[in-house]
Amino acid sequence: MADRAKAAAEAPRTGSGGVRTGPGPGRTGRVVRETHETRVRVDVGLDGPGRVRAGTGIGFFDHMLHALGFHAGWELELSCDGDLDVDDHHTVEDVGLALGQALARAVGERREGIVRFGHCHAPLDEALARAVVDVSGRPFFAGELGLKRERVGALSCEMVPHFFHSFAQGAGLTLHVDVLRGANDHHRIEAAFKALALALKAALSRTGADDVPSTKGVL
Ligand SMILES: [Mn+2]
Repeated sequence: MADRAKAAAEAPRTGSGGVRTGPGPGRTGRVVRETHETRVRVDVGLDGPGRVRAGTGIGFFDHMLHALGFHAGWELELSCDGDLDVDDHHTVEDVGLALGQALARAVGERREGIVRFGHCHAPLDEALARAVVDVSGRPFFAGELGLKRERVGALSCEMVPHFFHSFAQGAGLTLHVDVLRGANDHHRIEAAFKALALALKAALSRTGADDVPSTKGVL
Protein backbone atom coordinates (compact mmCIF):
# COMPACT_ATOMS: atom_id res chain seq x y z
CA MET A 1 0.00 0.00 0.00
CA ALA A 2 1.49 3.31 -1.04
CA ASP A 3 1.80 6.20 1.36
CA ARG A 4 1.04 4.06 4.37
CA ALA A 5 2.21 6.65 6.90
CA LYS A 6 -0.24 9.22 5.63
CA ALA A 7 -3.05 6.68 5.69
CA ALA A 8 -2.09 5.68 9.22
CA ALA A 9 -2.12 9.31 10.38
CA GLU A 10 -5.62 9.74 9.02
CA ALA A 11 -6.99 6.39 10.11
CA PRO A 12 -9.55 5.28 10.92
CA ARG A 13 -11.83 7.47 8.96
CA THR A 14 -15.05 6.90 7.16
CA GLY A 15 -16.14 9.74 5.00
CA SER A 16 -18.51 10.47 2.23
CA GLY A 17 -19.01 13.16 -0.30
CA GLY A 18 -21.72 13.92 -2.76
CA VAL A 19 -23.90 11.32 -1.13
CA ARG A 20 -27.55 11.44 -1.92
CA THR A 21 -29.81 9.21 0.10
CA GLY A 22 -33.37 8.13 -0.42
CA PRO A 23 -35.06 6.54 -3.37
CA GLY A 24 -34.76 9.46 -5.75
CA PRO A 25 -34.45 9.07 -9.50
CA GLY A 26 -30.85 8.06 -9.10
CA ARG A 27 -30.11 6.16 -5.91
CA THR A 28 -26.39 6.50 -5.31
CA GLY A 29 -23.98 6.07 -2.43
CA ARG A 30 -20.31 6.81 -1.96
CA VAL A 31 -17.97 5.55 0.74
CA VAL A 32 -14.31 6.32 1.25
CA ARG A 33 -12.86 4.15 3.98
CA GLU A 34 -9.24 4.43 5.10
CA THR A 35 -7.51 2.49 7.82
CA HIS A 36 -3.99 1.31 8.59
CA GLU A 37 -4.76 -1.73 6.46
CA THR A 38 -6.75 -0.61 3.45
CA ARG A 39 -7.98 2.35 1.47
CA VAL A 40 -11.33 1.65 -0.19
CA ARG A 41 -13.43 3.83 -2.49
CA VAL A 42 -16.89 2.80 -3.58
CA ASP A 43 -19.40 4.56 -5.79
CA VAL A 44 -22.60 2.65 -6.36
CA GLY A 45 -25.77 3.55 -8.23
CA LEU A 46 -28.65 1.16 -7.83
CA ASP A 47 -30.46 2.15 -10.98
CA GLY A 48 -27.88 1.27 -13.55
CA PRO A 49 -26.84 1.39 -16.23
CA GLY A 50 -24.93 -1.72 -15.19
CA ARG A 51 -21.36 -0.61 -15.74
CA VAL A 52 -18.89 -2.10 -13.28
CA ARG A 53 -15.26 -1.42 -12.54
CA ALA A 54 -13.65 -3.25 -9.64
CA GLY A 55 -9.96 -3.25 -8.80
CA THR A 56 -8.82 -4.80 -5.53
CA GLY A 57 -5.58 -6.47 -6.56
CA ILE A 58 -7.25 -9.89 -6.18
CA GLY A 59 -8.26 -11.02 -9.65
CA PHE A 60 -10.86 -13.61 -8.71
CA PHE A 61 -12.42 -11.23 -6.16
CA ASP A 62 -12.71 -8.57 -8.88
CA HIS A 63 -14.39 -11.20 -11.08
CA MET A 64 -16.96 -11.83 -8.30
CA LEU A 65 -17.56 -8.12 -7.62
CA HIS A 66 -18.10 -7.64 -11.33
CA ALA A 67 -20.65 -10.48 -11.35
CA LEU A 68 -22.39 -8.97 -8.31
CA GLY A 69 -22.62 -5.46 -9.73
CA PHE A 70 -23.50 -6.51 -13.25
CA HIS A 71 -26.29 -8.92 -12.36
CA ALA A 72 -27.70 -6.54 -9.73
CA GLY A 73 -27.88 -3.89 -12.47
CA TRP A 74 -25.66 -1.44 -10.60
CA GLU A 75 -23.34 1.29 -11.72
CA LEU A 76 -20.36 0.34 -9.59
CA GLU A 77 -16.89 1.75 -9.30
CA LEU A 78 -14.80 0.18 -6.58
CA SER A 79 -11.11 0.31 -5.79
CA CYS A 80 -9.10 -0.98 -2.88
CA ASP A 81 -5.44 -0.47 -2.08
CA GLY A 82 -4.89 -2.97 0.70
CA ASP A 83 -2.14 -4.79 2.54
CA LEU A 84 -2.00 -7.80 0.24
CA ASP A 85 1.58 -8.29 1.39
CA VAL A 86 -0.02 -9.58 4.61
CA ASP A 87 -2.80 -11.63 2.98
CA ASP A 88 -6.23 -11.07 1.43
CA HIS A 89 -8.14 -10.77 4.72
CA HIS A 90 -8.26 -7.01 5.31
CA THR A 91 -8.91 -6.22 1.66
CA VAL A 92 -11.88 -8.57 1.33
CA GLU A 93 -13.34 -7.63 4.71
CA ASP A 94 -13.05 -3.88 4.19
CA VAL A 95 -14.41 -4.04 0.64
CA GLY A 96 -17.40 -5.94 2.01
CA LEU A 97 -18.01 -3.34 4.72
CA ALA A 98 -17.54 -0.35 2.40
CA LEU A 99 -19.66 -1.77 -0.41
CA GLY A 100 -22.37 -2.56 2.12
CA GLN A 101 -22.23 0.96 3.58
CA ALA A 102 -22.41 2.50 0.11
CA LEU A 103 -25.44 0.34 -0.64
CA ALA A 104 -27.12 1.43 2.60
CA ARG A 105 -26.53 5.08 1.71
CA ALA A 106 -27.95 4.56 -1.77
CA VAL A 107 -31.08 2.93 -0.34
CA GLY A 108 -31.56 5.68 2.22
CA GLU A 109 -32.08 5.63 5.95
CA ARG A 110 -35.80 4.93 5.95
CA ARG A 111 -35.61 2.31 3.19
CA GLU A 112 -38.92 3.57 1.90
CA GLY A 113 -40.38 2.50 -1.40
CA ILE A 114 -38.44 -0.73 -1.86
CA VAL A 115 -39.75 -4.29 -2.09
CA ARG A 116 -37.46 -5.20 0.85
CA PHE A 117 -37.41 -9.01 0.41
CA GLY A 118 -35.72 -10.87 -2.41
CA HIS A 119 -34.67 -14.41 -3.18
CA CYS A 120 -33.14 -16.16 -6.12
CA HIS A 121 -31.62 -19.41 -7.26
CA ALA A 122 -28.75 -19.13 -9.74
CA PRO A 123 -27.01 -21.98 -11.55
CA LEU A 124 -23.60 -21.99 -13.12
CA ASP A 125 -23.25 -25.24 -15.02
CA GLU A 126 -23.27 -27.98 -12.36
CA ALA A 127 -23.36 -25.52 -9.44
CA LEU A 128 -26.57 -24.17 -7.91
CA ALA A 129 -26.80 -21.41 -5.30
CA ARG A 130 -29.64 -19.79 -3.39
CA ALA A 131 -29.68 -16.32 -1.85
CA VAL A 132 -32.42 -14.89 0.35
CA VAL A 133 -32.24 -11.29 1.50
CA ASP A 134 -34.21 -8.92 3.72
CA VAL A 135 -33.20 -5.26 3.65
CA SER A 136 -34.09 -5.24 7.30
CA GLY A 137 -31.55 -2.97 8.95
CA ARG A 138 -30.54 -5.96 11.09
CA PRO A 139 -27.18 -7.28 9.94
CA PHE A 140 -26.96 -11.06 9.82
CA PHE A 141 -25.37 -13.63 7.56
CA ALA A 142 -25.74 -17.40 7.56
CA GLY A 143 -24.97 -19.92 4.86
CA GLU A 144 -23.23 -23.11 3.84
CA LEU A 145 -21.01 -22.74 0.80
CA GLY A 146 -19.30 -26.13 0.99
CA LEU A 147 -16.01 -24.96 -0.51
CA LYS A 148 -13.22 -27.55 -0.59
CA ARG A 149 -10.24 -25.73 -2.04
CA GLU A 150 -8.05 -23.48 0.10
CA ARG A 151 -8.20 -20.71 -2.49
CA VAL A 152 -9.45 -19.85 -5.97
CA GLY A 153 -6.86 -17.71 -7.68
CA ALA A 154 -5.61 -15.30 -5.01
CA LEU A 155 -8.87 -15.37 -3.00
CA SER A 156 -8.96 -17.58 0.08
CA CYS A 157 -12.14 -19.66 0.14
CA GLU A 158 -12.60 -18.87 3.85
CA MET A 159 -12.91 -15.20 2.87
CA VAL A 160 -16.02 -15.81 0.75
CA PRO A 161 -18.41 -16.30 3.70
CA HIS A 162 -16.48 -13.57 5.51
CA PHE A 163 -17.20 -11.20 2.62
CA PHE A 164 -20.92 -11.99 2.83
CA HIS A 165 -20.78 -11.39 6.59
CA SER A 166 -18.99 -8.04 6.22
CA PHE A 167 -21.28 -6.96 3.39
CA ALA A 168 -24.37 -7.79 5.47
CA GLN A 169 -22.91 -5.84 8.41
CA GLY A 170 -22.18 -2.76 6.28
CA ALA A 171 -25.49 -2.78 4.44
CA GLY A 172 -27.79 -3.78 7.29
CA LEU A 173 -29.00 -6.89 5.47
CA THR A 174 -30.33 -10.17 6.74
CA LEU A 175 -28.65 -12.50 4.30
CA HIS A 176 -28.74 -16.26 3.73
CA VAL A 177 -26.58 -17.68 0.96
CA ASP A 178 -26.25 -21.43 0.41
CA VAL A 179 -24.66 -23.41 -2.38
CA LEU A 180 -26.89 -26.42 -2.88
CA ARG A 181 -24.57 -28.39 -5.16
CA GLY A 182 -21.59 -28.11 -7.46
CA ALA A 183 -18.26 -29.84 -8.00
CA ASN A 184 -16.13 -26.83 -8.93
CA ASP A 185 -15.37 -24.19 -6.30
CA HIS A 186 -15.01 -21.39 -8.90
CA HIS A 187 -18.52 -22.27 -10.09
CA ARG A 188 -19.90 -22.61 -6.55
CA ILE A 189 -18.63 -19.15 -5.54
CA GLU A 190 -19.70 -17.48 -8.76
CA ALA A 191 -23.20 -18.99 -8.55
CA ALA A 192 -23.44 -17.65 -4.97
CA PHE A 193 -22.51 -14.11 -6.05
CA LYS A 194 -24.96 -14.22 -8.95
CA ALA A 195 -27.77 -15.47 -6.71
CA LEU A 196 -26.97 -12.65 -4.26
CA ALA A 197 -27.02 -10.10 -7.09
CA LEU A 198 -30.41 -11.22 -8.36
CA ALA A 199 -31.90 -11.42 -4.85
CA LEU A 200 -30.69 -7.87 -4.16
CA LYS A 201 -32.03 -6.63 -7.47
CA ALA A 202 -35.46 -7.92 -6.48
CA ALA A 203 -35.29 -6.62 -2.90
CA LEU A 204 -34.10 -3.15 -3.88
CA SER A 205 -36.54 -2.69 -6.72
CA ARG A 206 -39.08 0.03 -6.20
CA THR A 207 -42.71 -0.52 -5.40
CA GLY A 208 -43.79 2.82 -6.82
CA ALA A 209 -45.04 3.86 -3.39
CA ASP A 210 -43.01 5.78 -0.82
CA ASP A 211 -44.08 3.88 2.28
CA VAL A 212 -41.76 1.99 4.58
CA PRO A 213 -42.08 -1.76 3.94
CA SER A 214 -42.67 -2.83 7.54
CA THR A 215 -45.73 -3.43 9.68
CA LYS A 216 -43.90 -1.40 12.33
CA GLY A 217 -43.76 1.56 9.98
CA VAL A 218 -40.02 1.72 10.48
CA LEU A 219 -37.03 -0.42 9.51
MN1 LIG B 1 -16.07 -17.36 -13.68
